[in-house]
Amino acid sequence: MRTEATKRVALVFSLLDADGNGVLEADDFELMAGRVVEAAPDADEAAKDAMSAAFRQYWTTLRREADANGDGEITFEEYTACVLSPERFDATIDAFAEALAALGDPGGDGAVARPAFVALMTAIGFERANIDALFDAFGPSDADRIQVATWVDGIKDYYAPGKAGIPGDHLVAGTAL
Ligand SMILES: [Ca+2]
Ligand SMILES: [Ca+2]
Repeated sequence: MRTEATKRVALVFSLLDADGNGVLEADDFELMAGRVVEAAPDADEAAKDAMSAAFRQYWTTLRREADANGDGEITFEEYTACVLSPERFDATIDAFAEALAALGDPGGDGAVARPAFVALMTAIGFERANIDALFDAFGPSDADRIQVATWVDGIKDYYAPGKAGIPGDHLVAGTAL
């Protein structure tokens, strides 16, 4: 496992812990899903529902795969062991990545404009400068748009235990992890 991957998921853990109590539970995912959906006012209801469903799937997968003592809370160690095991988490992160990127493409033309990207990533809790660095690393077009597929692949790479030097590493820059 790469240090980079551990840093990436440590950041996501801290952001997902929406109530800041140091563990993940169902409420964190409800809070986060609400915030993210609100950040995409132009998306249609089906896309918003898919995002909420993807957050629920994220949680139920953790609950099923990672909550060894069944207390309904996921510690950082439990979280890392699950999300950095592709055989346990791939299907969940695929669904999550597709839903998030689709929210950023309300027109359905396969491209995401920077403002939509920034709004969604800010809702999750990433730093603005890091969000822009990530968008730039995805190689935006002259119209300052990236491909949905590029973002989906970037999210999958973010959770890949063996990857380093990827665009997603921009998100952890300057954080104390
Ligand atoms: Ca929490
Ligand atoms: Ca537990």
